[in-house]
Amino acid sequence: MRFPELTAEEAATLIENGNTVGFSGFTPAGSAKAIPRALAARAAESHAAGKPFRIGVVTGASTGDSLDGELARADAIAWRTPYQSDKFLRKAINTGKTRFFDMHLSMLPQNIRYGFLGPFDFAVIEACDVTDNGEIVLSTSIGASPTFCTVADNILIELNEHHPVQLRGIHDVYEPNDPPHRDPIPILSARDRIGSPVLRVDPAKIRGIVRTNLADEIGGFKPHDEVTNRIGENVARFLCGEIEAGRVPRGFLPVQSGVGNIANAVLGAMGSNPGIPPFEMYSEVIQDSVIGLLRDGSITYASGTSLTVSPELLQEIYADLPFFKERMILRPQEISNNPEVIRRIGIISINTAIETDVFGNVNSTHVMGKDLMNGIGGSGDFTRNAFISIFTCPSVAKGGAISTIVPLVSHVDHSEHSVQVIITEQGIADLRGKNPLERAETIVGNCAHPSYKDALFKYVRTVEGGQTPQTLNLAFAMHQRFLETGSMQE
Ligand code: 0RQ
Repeated sequence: MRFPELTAEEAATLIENGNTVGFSGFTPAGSAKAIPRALAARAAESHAAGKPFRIGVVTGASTGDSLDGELARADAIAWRTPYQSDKFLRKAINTGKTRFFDMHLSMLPQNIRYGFLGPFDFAVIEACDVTDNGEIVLSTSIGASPTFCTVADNILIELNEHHPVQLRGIHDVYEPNDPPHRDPIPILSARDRIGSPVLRVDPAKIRGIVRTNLADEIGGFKPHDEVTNRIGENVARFLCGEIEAGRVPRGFLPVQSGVGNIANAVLGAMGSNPGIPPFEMYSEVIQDSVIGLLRDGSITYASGTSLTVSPELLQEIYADLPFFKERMILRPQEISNNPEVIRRIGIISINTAIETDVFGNVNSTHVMGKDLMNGIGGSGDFTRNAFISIFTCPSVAKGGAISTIVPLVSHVDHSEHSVQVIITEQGIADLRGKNPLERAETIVGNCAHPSYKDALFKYVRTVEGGQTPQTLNLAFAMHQRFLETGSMQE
């Protein structure tokens, strides 16, 4: 191979304090692992010697512990975007140690190319193969790696033999031109291939290869419980009703499903409901439940930007790769989450809320209006542009101390203008064609937990007149009570 072979430690010494680094990874799938770990060790040594070492960290979305966890514990992250889900990094962000800005994931690559985030010094990319002329076969995600390699002055590659070179062909790498030269993105269905199976980079930028053999650091899901099963059944019931009413075609539409435990349970319930025909996914993350549904034919095709499945399941996929390569495609996040494509092909989006208010505004990112949980991720890309946008959540959190239906959300990510349906284990609130008061009656009546219904009805029914029944000095009374007493209950 014409590129220098480096140890992770040697590669890490090339990166300087203050650099901006784009790391591969969209969820822990395909995340760089060895070089960030070595960078964290380097930062710890520098700090012990009284020298600064902090860098700007940009990735596709969240990553694994070797990246966000190690670097956060070493206090090596000066700033971070566009998404994270690591408990150590979350703490660094919420205590003001790390500057974080939350971004729509589809917009990250173009914002980087437009120069909005400044120059990029390094791209650190995990691959399963690389050729002398700079053709990179990525591993279990694409994310924003094509753009990192386009803009960065230097590229370091983690060549990870944990992933088979036969992954070549699962990726579809495509980077749009920037305005005023952008063309329509020629995707008319979830299956369309528009780009290249490899990422082509300028070989002169590749500063070295680090050989690794490391699994993606993907944790399992909480087992489905009664609440998540009921949410899933309600979603399936709602969608069957849409087919019966003739609003969703009998052949169904492509589905996007969010991240996390609830989304995993919802997909499982949809797959096992006989009223829902086999469907395609045009989504962001391909999670565990998709794999069984691809095998049994309930899902006929899955398009995403990352293959985020538990380690045992990934081995099953690798043992049967030709079957899955026929039914799966990985795209850059700017394409998997592209508003133009989402609107054109008519996606049914299903995402999870932290809280929703009685008018249909949704908070996906903050606890009690203040502390960041993960970030908006792709939920805004899909919700704003979906054929039907659905949000799900349990009606209560923290053992009933928190109602997820509140008078006014303490932080807004998705406004009442984009959110069409809210579903909890209690029921379904279809908000289409309803004014704010009608929406409030429907959300409280159908979705709120019985222990909070009276308080919420009282809130919306005491105001007379006005378009939206809001009482500003009481809007956050439930949140305030939780902060003072540990429960929203009166
Ligand atoms: O806390 O972890 O301490 O138990 O939030 O909640 O119920 O396990 O749900 O794993 O699905 O995550 C919105 C965070 C939900 C996620 C969110 C607490 C709750 C629990 C997790 P514990 P659950 P999930 C991209 C889609 C934004 C990004 C996105 C998310 C923890 O779905 O990050 O949508 N979404 N990407 O107890 C205080 C409340 C709470 C609360 C829940 N109201 N107050 N804590 N929790 N509600 C598009 C794709 O295509 C993938």
